[in-house]
Amino acid sequence: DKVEIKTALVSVFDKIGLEDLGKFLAAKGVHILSTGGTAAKLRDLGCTVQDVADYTGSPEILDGRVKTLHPKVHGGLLAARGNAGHEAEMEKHSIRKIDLVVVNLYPFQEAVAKGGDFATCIENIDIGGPAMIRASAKNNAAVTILTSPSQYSKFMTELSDNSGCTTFSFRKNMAAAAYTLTSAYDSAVSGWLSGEVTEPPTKKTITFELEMPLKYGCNPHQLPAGLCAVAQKKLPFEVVNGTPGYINLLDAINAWQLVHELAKATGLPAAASFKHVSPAGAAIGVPLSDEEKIVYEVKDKEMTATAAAYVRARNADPMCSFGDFVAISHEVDVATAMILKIEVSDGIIAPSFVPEALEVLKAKKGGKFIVLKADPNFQYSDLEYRMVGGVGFMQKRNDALFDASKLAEVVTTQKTLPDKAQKDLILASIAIKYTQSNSVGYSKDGMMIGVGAGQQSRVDCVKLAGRKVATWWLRFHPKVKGLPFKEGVKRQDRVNARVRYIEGDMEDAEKTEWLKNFNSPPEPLTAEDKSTFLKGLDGVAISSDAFFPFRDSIDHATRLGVKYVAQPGGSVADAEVIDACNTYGMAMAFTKLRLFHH
Ligand code: 93A
Repeated sequence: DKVEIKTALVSVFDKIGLEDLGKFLAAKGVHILSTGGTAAKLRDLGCTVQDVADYTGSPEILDGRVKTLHPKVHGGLLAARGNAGHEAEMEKHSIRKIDLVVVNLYPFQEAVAKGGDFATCIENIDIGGPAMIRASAKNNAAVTILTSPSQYSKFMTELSDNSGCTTFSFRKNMAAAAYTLTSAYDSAVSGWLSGEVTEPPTKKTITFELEMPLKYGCNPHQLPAGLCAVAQKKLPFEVVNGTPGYINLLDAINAWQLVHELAKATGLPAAASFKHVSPAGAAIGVPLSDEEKIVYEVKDKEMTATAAAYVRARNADPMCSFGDFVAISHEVDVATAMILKIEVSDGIIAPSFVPEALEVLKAKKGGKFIVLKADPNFQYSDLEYRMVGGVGFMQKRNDALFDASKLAEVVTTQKTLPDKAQKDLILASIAIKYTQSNSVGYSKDGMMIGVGAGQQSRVDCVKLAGRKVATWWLRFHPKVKGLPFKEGVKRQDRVNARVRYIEGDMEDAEKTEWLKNFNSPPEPLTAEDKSTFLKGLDGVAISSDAFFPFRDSIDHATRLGVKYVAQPGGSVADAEVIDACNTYGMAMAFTKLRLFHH
């Protein structure tokens, strides 16, 4: 699967790093094809270069709008090597095989950020560059595509290690990064154009129409209160039972978007358990082991994928999930309703309910359990508005989809992200996308096991969520599983008593009360018991809604068995954070996607 680099096409707007790369390619005897400015720069550096225009026999025309858009270029990129028909056609049309493409694009985003006028921004939309990137990335069986100067040193090492060739896995990684780049580039253009052409932000009048009066707002003295339909004059759900309050609805609407996206990204039913507009837990429908069924106290319950998703979501942090608002991505079946029946919960949002399940839910809380039917085909408007302190805010909806493509750029020595780890990182990232910032989430085996929300420092999120992870894991300790609860102690009291046992910092008065839960005084769970047991925790994933500004978060996360990390990257401390991950054998992906949520 190795391909020797004999011909390269270099066409870069950002000329950084060209000196080293050009000299390296020249020293290897690579035939370099290049466009106007890039060719001139390479010649200044003493490299021998053939102009693309000379190779194609067609000059650059239309002020450079057409320079590489030519069959002799795209034929050389797309021809399947070893395909007799393709080889014959290449011969007939004098097409060279191009083995390496080095392209970076016109800086469209910068042109917009600098406030360029319409014509300037349009001229900064690169057409030939993305065409070459996409063609090369498609033909990754034969072609290596580099789209950023940050990849040059990796590429040079690859060639030196493989006698002038690239390996398939290298080309595939570069191709994935290439498509991530072109899709981000296209969505930047589309986002700008739709704002520019259809929604001039300065002139828009937005009408909020009261659709549903509410009992009160965040607090009982905040009256009147209500829910307004915007733009479409339609709400994304229907009330089937109960009277939802203001915070219930904030929870429901956030939780629904979370599970809807999570199910789409993973192909499995998803569930979330919300409290105060952040998830206490979220999960996908991975089957439960017998031990998990015991620890989560659902051993005697019928289990379906949807029910398992909720059990997992509820059991990240069942203390916090007391009185939660639940979201389920799929139809709610009887098994899921029977699980919910035994939990203290405020309400649920889901796309549909089987009739018997709905009857079970409607009977909860003396008939007051809130049941909302979500509209899975709701068309969200592109822009969101809110008011704070008399000022209206507007922003584009955070419609970025977090899927496996966001995990393509693994920057650590450890490069492997197994499928399971990718699912966990997707889950954690979508969960924190709907968590109040700053936020960090840990996940394992398809469930969140610790969510750290609303902290002002990143490392505090890591520690807070880490404490929850440790508590979750210690619930599997034999001493915790064997706590001799008295008959009649309520489910939630058992949850809370276990947490206090694990925390182990009770003063006398509290301990006297706590002991009333048991038939006999439990043996203490010592600091040594805990640290020994925690060493068994491994393969944990963590996702952060913004970059790690110091290595301290990684140093802490390693104590909780973290092996996989996703974060946007882009901090001045990236190198030290990568170093820390390498020390602990973690694989970390730079997602280039910040996920603040307020
Ligand atoms: O104007 S284009 O959309 N048309 C093209 O055919 C084309 N080919 C390469 N832009 C094109 N490029 C871009 O030119 C590359 O993506 C790169 O950003 C830039 C390099 O131009 P130069 O070598 O003249 O500095």
